[in-house]
Amino acid sequence: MPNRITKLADKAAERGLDAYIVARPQNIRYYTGSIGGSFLIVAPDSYPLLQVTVLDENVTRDQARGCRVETYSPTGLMNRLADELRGKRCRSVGFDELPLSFIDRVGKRLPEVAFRQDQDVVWSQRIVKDAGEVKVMGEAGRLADAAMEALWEKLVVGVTEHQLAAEASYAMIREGAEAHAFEFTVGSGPRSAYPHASSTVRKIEKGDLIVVDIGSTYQGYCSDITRTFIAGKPDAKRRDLYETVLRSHDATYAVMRPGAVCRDVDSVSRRVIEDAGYGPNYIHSLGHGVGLEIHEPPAVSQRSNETLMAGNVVSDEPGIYIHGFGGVRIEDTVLITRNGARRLTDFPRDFEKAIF
Ligand SMILES: [Mn+2]
Repeated sequence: MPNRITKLADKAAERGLDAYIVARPQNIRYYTGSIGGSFLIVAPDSYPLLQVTVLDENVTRDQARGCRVETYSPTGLMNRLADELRGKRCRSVGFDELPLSFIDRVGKRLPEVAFRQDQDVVWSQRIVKDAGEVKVMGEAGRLADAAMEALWEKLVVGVTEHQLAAEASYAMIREGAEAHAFEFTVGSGPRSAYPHASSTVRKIEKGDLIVVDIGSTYQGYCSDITRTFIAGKPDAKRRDLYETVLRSHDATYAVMRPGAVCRDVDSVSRRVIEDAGYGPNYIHSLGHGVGLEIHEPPAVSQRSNETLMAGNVVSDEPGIYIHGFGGVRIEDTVLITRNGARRLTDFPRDFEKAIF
């Protein structure tokens, strides 16, 4: 972690910032290893300072590395921060995210300092996962796979969406996950056409498509997987939807590698679905970065000029949604490796496994 803070200072300097305030909780965790802590101040000529509430003092003292830990009271915070930044050659101070009112109040005490939001300082680091992060994310992926397996074993006509979500949830936590990475989706029948369907008391019926989108967190890191199941032997249309989305998912995975431009990767997935005649029904981008947050850079979309790098972790999740009929999405969390890609979630995707 101390190494990460050194890199933060270097990146900030590259971008013309003399000091930097980290306030987003996931960023504080990334730089210090602590789940507590409110403001990390990285300034020249001083050891990094982590300000923490009394409530989180103990956990932060136990976990934080590479910084001083100091408690604050809400009334004294602004003066303390200003003191820490004053007289240290600080003309420009960057931050990840702070309320405007906060900048106003600390700015009044430091009229000579310009404050500037610059999240790229942080994201340029977080976007590339190191070996330790990759290991932890592999475990987060395994936990999502185990949860999908547990849900799959309970698939039967008559069970409710909630009951299926509960099976996944129980298996995930029992196997070692801290939490869900997001609210699970178990969308069946016409509800499978809602990309974020959540779950309801609807009972699975014969012929249903069932979209299941789940993910775990492990040591703070997220995983994200979606599979679509089919209740009974499907008709030609449902089969076509499933096979089209699977072709799109696989074609995209095959081109994921360092140097691939995110927009082009998205286009590969889109072309397969357009060629099958469902272009207007693919209503979201291919994927998103995954890490300490479930949605983070890089975006894998038509609007993204970013280039994939080894150490990126992104989702590969094309989908087709037909309102009133149903939908299909197949998603894995994918690590970009030095010469290609590797799935961190890997529950079977084949058509036979999808039918119950
Ligand atoms: Mn996703």
